Amino acid sequence: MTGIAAAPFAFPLDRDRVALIVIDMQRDFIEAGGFGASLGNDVSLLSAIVPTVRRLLDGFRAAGLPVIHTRECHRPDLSDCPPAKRLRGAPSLRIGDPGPMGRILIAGEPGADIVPDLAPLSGEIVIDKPGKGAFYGTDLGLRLVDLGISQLIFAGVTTEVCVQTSMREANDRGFDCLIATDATESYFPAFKAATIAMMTAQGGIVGWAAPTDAILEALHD
Ligand code: TIU
Repeated sequence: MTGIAAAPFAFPLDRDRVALIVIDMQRDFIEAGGFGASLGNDVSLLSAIVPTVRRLLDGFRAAGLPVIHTRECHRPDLSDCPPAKRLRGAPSLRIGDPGPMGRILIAGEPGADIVPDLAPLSGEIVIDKPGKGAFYGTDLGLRLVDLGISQLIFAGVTTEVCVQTSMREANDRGFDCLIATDATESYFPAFKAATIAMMTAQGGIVGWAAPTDAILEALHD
């Protein structure tokens, strides 16, 4: 067992039980014309982390460790999209509306795809999720039990929405969770900083945080 230099203290990395989970690195959040932009956000902040997420992916792939990708998206008939989610606020395009990358946040549409640089390789698990959390309404928990995973390294977007929700769900299910601080991003830098601070406070009440270099260094020790 090797440790990752992390906050609030070293993460007890167990190479036999760890997986990387990359949350929602989809065109709908990262490119112009998608869901994130329709909510009024500056998406350029998010595209900046793509190379760092790729380094993390490459490190896990090179080490032969499991990689899981998630996509926030809904069925074409919207039967798994609560009306409250679709109708809230005043976005320029709502979930299911036609946009420049196909229907917003709908499975199978170009916008719901993971950005090309981070595309899943064959054999990697891809979880389509209807909520912000990766466990709600999915078989992620069963897949992790099957793989014998008890530790999750989180990357992806957005830090305070889908990443934080998923990390809290995982923490409540007994997983040791660490967020890669430079492989996650928010449309709101202050929210990213606050999320990492609140999850690592109180002795790691939700989990640990460390930069990609520290994670990769420990993986290759
Ligand atoms: N709006 C926002 O910040 N995020 C989401 O709606 N979904 C994810 O975080 N993936």
